[in-house]
Amino acid sequence: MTKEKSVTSDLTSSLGSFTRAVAGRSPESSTPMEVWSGLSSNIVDLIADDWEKSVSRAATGRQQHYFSAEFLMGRALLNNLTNLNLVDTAAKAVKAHGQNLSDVLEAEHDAALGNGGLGRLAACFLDSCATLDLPVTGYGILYRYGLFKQSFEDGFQREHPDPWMEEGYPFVIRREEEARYVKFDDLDVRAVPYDMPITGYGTNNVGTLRLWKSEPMEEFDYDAFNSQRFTDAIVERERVADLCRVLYPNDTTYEGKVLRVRQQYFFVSASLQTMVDSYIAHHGTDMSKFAEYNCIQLNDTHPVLAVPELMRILLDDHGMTWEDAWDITTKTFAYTNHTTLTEALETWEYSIFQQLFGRVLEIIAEIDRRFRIDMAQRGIADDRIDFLAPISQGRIHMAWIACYASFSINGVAAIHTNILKKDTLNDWYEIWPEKFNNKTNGVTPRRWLNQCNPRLAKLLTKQVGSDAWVSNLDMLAPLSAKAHLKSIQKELIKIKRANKKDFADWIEKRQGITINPDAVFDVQIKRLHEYKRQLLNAFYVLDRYFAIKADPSLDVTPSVAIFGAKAAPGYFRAKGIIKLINEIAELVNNDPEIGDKLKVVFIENYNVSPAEKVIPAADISEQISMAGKEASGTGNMKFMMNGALTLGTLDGANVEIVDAVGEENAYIFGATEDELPTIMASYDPHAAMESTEGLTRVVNALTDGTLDDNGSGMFADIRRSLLESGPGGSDIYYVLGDFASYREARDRALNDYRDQNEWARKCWLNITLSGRFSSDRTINDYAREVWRIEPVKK
Ligand code: BZD
Repeated sequence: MTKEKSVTSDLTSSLGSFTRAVAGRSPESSTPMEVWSGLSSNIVDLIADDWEKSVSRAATGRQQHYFSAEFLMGRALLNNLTNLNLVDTAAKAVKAHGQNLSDVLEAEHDAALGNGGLGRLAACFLDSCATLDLPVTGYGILYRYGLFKQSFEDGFQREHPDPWMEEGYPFVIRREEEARYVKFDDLDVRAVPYDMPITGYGTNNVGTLRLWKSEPMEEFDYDAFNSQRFTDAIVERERVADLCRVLYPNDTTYEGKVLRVRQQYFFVSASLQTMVDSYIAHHGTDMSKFAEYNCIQLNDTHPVLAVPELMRILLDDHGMTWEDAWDITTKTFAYTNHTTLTEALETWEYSIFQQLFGRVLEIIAEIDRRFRIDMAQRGIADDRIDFLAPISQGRIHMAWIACYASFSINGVAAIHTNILKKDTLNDWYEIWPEKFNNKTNGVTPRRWLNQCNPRLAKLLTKQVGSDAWVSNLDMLAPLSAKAHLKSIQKELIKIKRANKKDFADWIEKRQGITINPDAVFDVQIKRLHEYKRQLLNAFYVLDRYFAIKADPSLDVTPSVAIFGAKAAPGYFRAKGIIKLINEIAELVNNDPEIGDKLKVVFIENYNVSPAEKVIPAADISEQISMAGKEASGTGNMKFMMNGALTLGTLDGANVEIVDAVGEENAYIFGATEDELPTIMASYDPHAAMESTEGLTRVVNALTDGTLDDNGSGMFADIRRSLLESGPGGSDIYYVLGDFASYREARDRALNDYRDQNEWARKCWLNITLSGRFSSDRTINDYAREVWRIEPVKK
């Protein structure tokens, strides 16, 4: 037998065994879900020894720990098969059992343990760390319900629970023996880790994501049972299980819920305990070198309770002095900020902390007391000190604790870091300029190019001469010189067309909408938020609709406006915008006069997996936030890698994308961040609307009977948000002001699309010049400049 045949026959036979064990029947009569379970278990079996070795290798030297309340992992099986170079073998093995690999892969639930960019960034980072052989472990929460599932009913968003693990999930392993106790003043819980292996590409290094689950201290409260307080015992169990039950679905706005702060303390306390125990096991009980061996990156402020908790462990469990403990703590933590929106900065009511963890609050109070003395000695004015103190106005300020205790503070794109320095965190920058650094986000080219776009990956591999670009994306840069070649353009056009056909088939099957693969696919996928301005996009579509209706002979480039977005369940206006887009879709898609000229698709339940389908099919990438509001964006990078052209403002990482590819290879519009303060000071949205041709017609459509919000009042609210003065109004995201410039840029893009070769040339430049936006680059920067870790040698 040749080597390949024997590998295939090995996997065929082991897959048969694993599937039988899961399904209790032959693989031939198992469901795709059961075969998925069998194959996934088989993969864990294959990597188990490498995983064990990687964990022990990492434990001896300096390690990095990534603390994040969210990891938006998506599906795992194809990712692992790709990393192990087993896709073809697995396809054959599955086929040998009368099943089909793509059905099996489609059976997998997304692990949606995150809201959006912040959580997905954490997932990309783990992928890069594993690929780069870096000793990094992720720590988070094993939510029983991931981000809610979204459905549309009469065009309104409805939310449903997402019990993603209920049918079993072989990629997390319960480590019973590593359980820890977490104590609250009113509740003690057991924290049980579930470890997920993170394979890397082209390496046998396997990283770990440790997700904590809360359980009752004892399986049963026998006293309660014996005294017939059965329900009391069950209620207590549920209270503990509640802790990890659900991922909070708010991104960008902050909600002071007791359960959320419990979640935060729960996972950081358990994680620190295992880190400290591992330190002691390898380096002894002298804690003074803790920060030489450990560094913790705080993914936004959600894990900031780790600061007082590490202090507590060092003071109370290890008898250290305050000064020594503080010295170690301030050498351990680094903080990443992901937003400039003030409503997103976490602050907690003092009384919540009093109720949950008195000792931690005592420590925060001591940090606060010393902070005030320290600042006074630096000559900072009293009102500034009070503003920046960990405790002020009866609240605990998580970002201030993070800034004070961390040795590194970073933003996630150049423009964002500059805004932090000059604005959001200016006081801190004035005191400690050396703490500030920028780490522009990146995305993993494994999932977001090699896996999701196999046609393009094949072309790139052919052009590079090997697949080395998959773990070194900068290798594509020299290929940019080939952009003018007709042969390259032709191949690229063919690939994009095939990807668009795949997407059209997928959406037709999924949602019953027919779209033409020859139309321009214009895509905006991201959480629904006013600052991201889906409304601007929706208004453009309405305006085009009215224009075609007014002149059916109008020569338009056929296009499909594709949306994907979830709104936070309590965010009324965002839900109104979803309803609006669905109503526009209803109007446009059912008008025979419009036909293929314009279509609107709203991808229901947008998540990582649908993103993997639509991104390779996109022609235009909508990145249209109000300048200064989007910290970075990461979807923008995924689109670039897959050859979509950016239609965007100079915001977040768009600025660096345009730097990399050239302004002539993107469509940039709108007011800039430095212009906006002056503009907004005298902005009159009414005047902007009236002076922009067609815009009044569009805005009126909200309330003149053209569109129906089923009596919900949502559309009138949207209109008010633009035109009424005062809080909740005044068009604070400058939708009407930027409309003319946006329409001009989008029209220009649609017109340019007609020259297919020229368009393909620009796409090729975007693809080949996207190297900087690989998360490998980001992680190498963190590793060198912040974490000070080296790859572990094998
Ligand atoms: O983080 C996002 C920013 O909005 C993006 O610009 C940026 O690219 C990514 C990654 O850096 N922020 C979030 O996604 N934030 C959240 O999801 C979130 C979740 C819970 C609470 C607060 C914010």
